[in-house]
Amino acid sequence: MAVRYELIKTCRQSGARLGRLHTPHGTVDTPVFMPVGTLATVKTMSPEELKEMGSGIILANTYHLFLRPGHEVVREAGGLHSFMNWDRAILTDSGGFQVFSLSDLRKITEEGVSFRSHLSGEPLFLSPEKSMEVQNALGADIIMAFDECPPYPAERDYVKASTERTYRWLKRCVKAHGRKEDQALFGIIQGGMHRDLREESARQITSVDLPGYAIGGLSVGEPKEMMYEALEWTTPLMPEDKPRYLMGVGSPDALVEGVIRGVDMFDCVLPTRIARNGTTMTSQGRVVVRNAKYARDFSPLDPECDCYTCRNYSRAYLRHLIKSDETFGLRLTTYHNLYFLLKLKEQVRRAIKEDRLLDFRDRFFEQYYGSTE
Ligand code: PRF
Ligand code: ZN
Repeated sequence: MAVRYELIKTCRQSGARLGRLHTPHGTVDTPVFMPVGTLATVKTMSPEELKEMGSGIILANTYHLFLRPGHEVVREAGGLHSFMNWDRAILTDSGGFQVFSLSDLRKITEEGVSFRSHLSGEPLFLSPEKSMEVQNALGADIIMAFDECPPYPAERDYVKASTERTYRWLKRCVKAHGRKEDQALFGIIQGGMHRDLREESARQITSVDLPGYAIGGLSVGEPKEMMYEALEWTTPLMPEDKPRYLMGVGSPDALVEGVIRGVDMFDCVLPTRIARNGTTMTSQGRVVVRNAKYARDFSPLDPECDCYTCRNYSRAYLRHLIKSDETFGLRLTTYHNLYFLLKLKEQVRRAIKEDRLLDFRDRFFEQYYGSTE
C-alpha cells in the first residue's frame, strides 16, 4: 500500500488519536495540518521555508493544475514533486469541489461535470476517470476520489441523489486509478447535514477497501455546532486503522474540536489567505496588523511565538509593509500564520500523548477567543 497509517495511541481524556502516516515521501505525525498549495506553490513560501517550519505534507488542486499549466506539462516535468521541488508528501484534491465553487455554467450528469473554465471560458469536462488520469499524472502521494459536495442548505432529495452518485463515482475512481502501488486513493464521505444520509454514506464509502477516508461536505456555511455534530455521527463509523481527513477545515477551534472527534488530517486556505490581507492568528487571538493602532507598536506580532517573523520584526514594520503592498510583508505574515497552526498541531499531539487534550482545549480557547467556548 502506498500510504500506511499507524495508530500510536488514543488520548484517555478525549479519545483523540495520535498516529503516523507513512508515505513514499516521508512520515508525517498526525493529527496534521496541511498547508494549501493550490497551484503547486504555497503562495509566497519556498519549499525550504515550509520545511523549516516543520511541514511534512502539502495540498495541491487538480482543478487548478488541469486548467494551468495542464497535467501533461506536470507529467513531463516528472510529476508535482519534481516540478515544484518539494520532496515531502503531497495530497491532491480531485476537482470535485473546486469545479462547484469556481467554474461557470456547470452541468452535472451521471457521466461527470461539464463546465467552463473560470479563467478562459473554455468548455471542459471532469469525471471520475478524468480526475484519476490527471491525479495519476500529477503523482501526489495521496489522491482524492471525484465527489460532489452539495451546497448548504440543500433539499434532502437532492443530497440523497448526490451522495449516492458520489458512491458510484468512487467505484469508477477505484477502477480508473492506474498507480495503486505508489498513490493512495482516499474515498470521500458526503451526506450533507442529514444524519441518516451521513451514516449511509460513511457505510458505503468505507465498504470500499482504501488506504484512507475523508469527510467532505462540511464547513460549507453551516453553523459550527452542526459541523461538530455531523462529525460525531461520522467518525465512529470509520475504520480505526485508517487515516481520517476533514476536508477544507482549519480554523484554530475546528482544528482542536475535530481532533477531539477523531480526525487526523486537516487543510485550509484560511491561514495563507488572511495573511495576505494583513490578518494574523496569535496566541492572544486574531491580530489585524494593518490596523492603525499598530503604527507605533514595536513589539513582535505574537510574544509567545518563536517563528522567523516574530523573532525579527515588529507589528509596526509588518503594518508598514502590508500597507505599502510590499511582497515581503505577505511573506512574513504567511510564514507566521502557517507556523502558528503547525505549532498548534504539535501542542495537540503532545496533549494527546499526555492524555490531557480537553484541558489543553480549554486553556487554548480561553487565550485565543477570550472565553471557554
Ligand atoms: N470535497 C472535496 N474537496 C473539498 C470538500 C469536499 O466536500 C470540501 C468541503 N469542506 C473542501 N474541499 N473533494
Ligand atoms: Zn510568529
